[in-house]
Amino acid sequence: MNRMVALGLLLLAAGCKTDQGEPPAAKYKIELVKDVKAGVIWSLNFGPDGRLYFTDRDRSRVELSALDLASGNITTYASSAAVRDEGEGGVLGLELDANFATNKKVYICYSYWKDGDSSVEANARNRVSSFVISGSSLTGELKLFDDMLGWWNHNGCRVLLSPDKQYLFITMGDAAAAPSNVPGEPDDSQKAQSKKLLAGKIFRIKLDGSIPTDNPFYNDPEVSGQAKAMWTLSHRNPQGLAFDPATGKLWSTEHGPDKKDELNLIKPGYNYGWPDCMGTDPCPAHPPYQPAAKEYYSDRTIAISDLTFYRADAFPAWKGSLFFVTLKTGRMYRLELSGESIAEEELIVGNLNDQAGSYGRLRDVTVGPDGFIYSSTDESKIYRIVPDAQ
Ligand SMILES: [Ca+2]
Repeated sequence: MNRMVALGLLLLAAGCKTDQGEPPAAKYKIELVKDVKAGVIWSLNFGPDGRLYFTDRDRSRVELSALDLASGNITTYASSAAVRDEGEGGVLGLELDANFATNKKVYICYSYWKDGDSSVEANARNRVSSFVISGSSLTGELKLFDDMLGWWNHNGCRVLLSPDKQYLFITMGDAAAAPSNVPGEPDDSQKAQSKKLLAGKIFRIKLDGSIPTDNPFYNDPEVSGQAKAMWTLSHRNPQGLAFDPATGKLWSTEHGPDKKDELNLIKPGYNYGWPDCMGTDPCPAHPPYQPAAKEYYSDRTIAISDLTFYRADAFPAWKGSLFFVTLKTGRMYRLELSGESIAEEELIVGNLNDQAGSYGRLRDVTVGPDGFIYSSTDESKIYRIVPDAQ
């Protein structure tokens, strides 16, 4: 047996992908969990009660829903908080408090109109609030981080607890064509480079909305007020955020314009380049600069969305892997990291020859208490990846 044949048999035995990016056969299958038959299912989080909590972007008030997997029943908890339900805006990021089992507290990032006035485009904003589930309602809104610039697109809005459960991380897009609300600051995508504008950033706040004094720009003389919450700057539209439980490092995904979606390792105080540098490009004008760990791809985008890390037992071979999903290409990627680089990559859903995907636009991804991988779509469906016994 020559060396190439031996290698081919080894790859087949291990169920590895081919170089066409096709997923391994007969290890897993994709199941439809629920057709919600509503709007874009933007964020998924399993609760300690085993229910799958989710936000539906396209609501006029902030609402939170919970799916009971056994019965298929959905319970929706509504608040009175008005939503800027336009384009990519709406009810977006969701995180559950560490003590959710007892306090029923959630954090939601959503779009709104400043002063409730939708007649002025420049009033488009995003905020993070906490709410409490009480009976059939969401009550007790506390506005934790307000007045982030918004637009019909590029609203970011992923929200994530730190591993020690003491901080909230918030992603915010560059708010596209939204005008500056600080005199002298830019109105275009250079907003992301401004240290004075709440757009194109990742922020870190405490759970009560106060700003940690050890944030990287807290003592920067150019930075005042809420901008002291900046953790990183110069992002285009980061909509994925997750900590690697193995390393404690924070990773983010970010939409590129017509090319170069990014997977980024997030380092406090770093500049991520937008709009002057993209992907893995060098960027001497903006030190300290962190290039993408990988760009997807040099000549096109996949519309990269949320990511998560796998540490459950249902798929032992995937333990420690990073999974992310994509919108316009409807894919799920699995990556094995090695330090700050990517050691291995395969497609779990979709393939590189298919630019549309068979399951719609995959928006969010999370891991269930059963160890299965759940993904929601813009077409209001929830799927899961389960082991295939055959
Ligand atoms: Ca970048």
